[in-house]
Amino acid sequence: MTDLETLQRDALAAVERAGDLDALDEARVRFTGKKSDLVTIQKGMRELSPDERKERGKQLNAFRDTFQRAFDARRDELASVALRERLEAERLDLSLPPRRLTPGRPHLLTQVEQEIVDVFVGLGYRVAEGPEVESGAYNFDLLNIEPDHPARQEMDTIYVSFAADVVLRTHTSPVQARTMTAQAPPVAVVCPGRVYRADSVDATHSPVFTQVEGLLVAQDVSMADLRGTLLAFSRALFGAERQIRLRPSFFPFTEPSAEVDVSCGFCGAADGRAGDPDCRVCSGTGWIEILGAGMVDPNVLSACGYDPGEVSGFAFGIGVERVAMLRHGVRDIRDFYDADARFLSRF
Ligand code: 2U9
Repeated sequence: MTDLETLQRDALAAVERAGDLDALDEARVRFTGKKSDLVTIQKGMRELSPDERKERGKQLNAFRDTFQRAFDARRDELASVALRERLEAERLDLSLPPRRLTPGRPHLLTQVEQEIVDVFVGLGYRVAEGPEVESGAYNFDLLNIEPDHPARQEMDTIYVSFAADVVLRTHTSPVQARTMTAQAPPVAVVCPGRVYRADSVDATHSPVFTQVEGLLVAQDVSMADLRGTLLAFSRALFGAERQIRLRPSFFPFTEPSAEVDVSCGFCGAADGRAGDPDCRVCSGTGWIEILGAGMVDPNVLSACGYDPGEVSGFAFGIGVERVAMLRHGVRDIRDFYDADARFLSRF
């Protein structure tokens, strides 16, 4: 009896002392394994009387129960300590600040082009696009630009093949011509895109630039419709107080043709009266040229398969770089193409 009590005390003490799961298992083997004192005591039971054996059996079962409970409790304790230590060892430091992201954005020219297109989409126009490598037929012939017109000379036009009459389009007008040859009137389209001219580079000229052209053809379209449309466009882009004026001009594809000025809002001459003589934008004239336009020449309507006796139309051409320079105070067209992040990230 006494030896069993001692054994139990030693066994429970060993369980408590076990510092890790390996040590705990050693204690289990030592106190309950095949070579343990417990087994020796069990074997000794043969020599006892039936009553004593029964009594000893109860004591041994009680010992096993007690040991097992202590063992389980200690195992759970050690397991949770081990888990805590592992979590501590594998802790991740999530406080390191991330690298600063510099999200991209559309190029300023793309933004302004979109803004211009959106105005006309709002007025019911559809967007049409076409190839930048064009035939002379679409780029010139259908647009009433005659074979000996100076614009067709290699000095002004970049030819992909002079022999085959293939050019880099000099305007987006061929897209409108393609639209007319493909569908019956009425049409209302805006044609944004890059165009190419054999120009040398300076602060206001680039051999590659961006246009948004527009075309409306239907019954009874008049110069008054053109004026109203361009006034709505100018106010949407430059401000609700702006006025426009049309000056006579000439283009092969429109008759009559006009150059269109918007009143200068930069020196306060928004009503078109003479402004500040030192104004960088209008030089005191009170007006800024922003686009060209006109009534579609009957020859162009016929060439594209429309009957000039049935329908009439207007067309206009907007230089996107020029509008972007005016709107954002950009003084050199080359800034758009230099891909200098210090410039581009301002917009
Ligand atoms: C068709 C019929 C007529 C398009 C037009 C202009 C006037 C014009 C310039 C503006 C600045 C070119 O980018 S720029 O240098 N464009 O002045 N463009 S009328 O007329 C057309 C087009 C297509 C079938």
